[in-house]
Amino acid sequence: MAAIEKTGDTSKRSREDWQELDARHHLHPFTDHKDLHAKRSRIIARAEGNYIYDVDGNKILDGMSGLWCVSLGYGRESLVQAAAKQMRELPYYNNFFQCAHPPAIELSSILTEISPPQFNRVFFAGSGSESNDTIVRMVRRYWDLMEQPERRVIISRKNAYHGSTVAAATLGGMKPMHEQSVVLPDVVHVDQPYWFGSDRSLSPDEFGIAMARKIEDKILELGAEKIAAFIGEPVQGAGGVIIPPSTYWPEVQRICDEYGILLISDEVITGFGRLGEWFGADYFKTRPDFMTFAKGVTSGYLPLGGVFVSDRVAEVLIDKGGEFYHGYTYSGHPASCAVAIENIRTLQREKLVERVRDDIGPYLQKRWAELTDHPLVGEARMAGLMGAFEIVKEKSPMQRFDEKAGVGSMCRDHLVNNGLIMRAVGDTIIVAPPFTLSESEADEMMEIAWRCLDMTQRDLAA
Ligand code: PXG
Repeated sequence: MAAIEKTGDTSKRSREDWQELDARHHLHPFTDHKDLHAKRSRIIARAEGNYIYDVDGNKILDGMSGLWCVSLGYGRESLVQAAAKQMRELPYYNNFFQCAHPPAIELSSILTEISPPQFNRVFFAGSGSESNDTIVRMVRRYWDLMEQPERRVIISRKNAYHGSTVAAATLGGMKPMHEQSVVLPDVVHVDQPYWFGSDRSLSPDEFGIAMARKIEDKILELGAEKIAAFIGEPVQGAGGVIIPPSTYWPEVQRICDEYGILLISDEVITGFGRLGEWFGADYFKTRPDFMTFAKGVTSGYLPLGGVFVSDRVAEVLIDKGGEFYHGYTYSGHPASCAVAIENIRTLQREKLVERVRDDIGPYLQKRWAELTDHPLVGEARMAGLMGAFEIVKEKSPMQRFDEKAGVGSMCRDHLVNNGLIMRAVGDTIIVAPPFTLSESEADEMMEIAWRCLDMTQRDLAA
């Protein structure tokens, strides 16, 4: 390969040049580097509406909203203008040392208007992982100030995803991540409410209660006086869109109330309308003490994360005082906050959360359920605009493929090559399109999904 120009007009680079440069210099997140080096990356060059375009100009429907974040779709000029205006006026200043700036103040106020009533305060971070790290420290600070320092244990769930920093990876329930990390003490994991993945001997409602009681069992095993908090994603996202039975969250809430345990709702994916309500806590009617947010707060146009802190906790921090030694350079970055304000105003103006609840959500849910007619699909589930289907070998009695066969990846590759981004989590194919998805785009999605399932079936027969 010829020498690659590193400067100048990059739009003139060929796909091969981009791929070569990428392979030489760029280590990607969550990647088997040897495997990727043997292949080449797909280079995404631009995006518009609900489609992304690779450098060759191939148009691909973005069924994952980037990484669960681009709720408004691409090419929103008003978000670009909000960032540009803010960057001209005040591109950066911090909120340390008794300073603050208008975008962070304004956004914190707007956030508390759209969140459940117990939230009147917000702490900003740069990402979802940082936000969960913040919570780990704030939970400890709270119980210290409450003079119950022995409350140290946070209960989480197997297969949860709470981010990739050390604390967030510890909170998460992904074993391979634990094996590659330093794992913090005082975090324990209980079973997830994954009915399809169970032996299905219980009804979904019974199973929901049984899985919530796993939390109670753990509390009783360790002693309630040692338990600080429980953390959960309202719907587990990266773990495979695990939608809990409707009995699960009310029982979790009862347990947290009964033992005085803080409830943390990780809303990084479910926040800002993904389930057709502003937050998963609204959808499942829980009353969390903390909510983690990121992703959809800016539709991914700029990085921003944060924590909603309930009055129960914030009032203790404020009344008892003492410095809380924690913060990030980019806590409440002005440009990110300006984009978040415009993003939320757009969601409100265009009634997009209502659209997910009443219009495109129910439409796609109905069409999605049709996939269960395909011989390879054992279950198709969706809440709001967050869904999954399960690829199975046999439907009755249900039998899954051997994990090593990589059937999910096979199907996902067909999907991407046929113009639709969905993600494979083992043999579970997941989807989370932008809220602006049209009915015809939803139909296109379904047509491609069906066709690619057929292709996968043919591969398996060959
Ligand atoms: N909590 C939840 C519930 C998440 O989904 C994080 C925290 C961490 O956020 P940051 O901004 O630090 O990445 C996430 C992130 C996937 C995938 O493959 C999902 C996430 C991130 C990367 C990949 O589904 N979720």
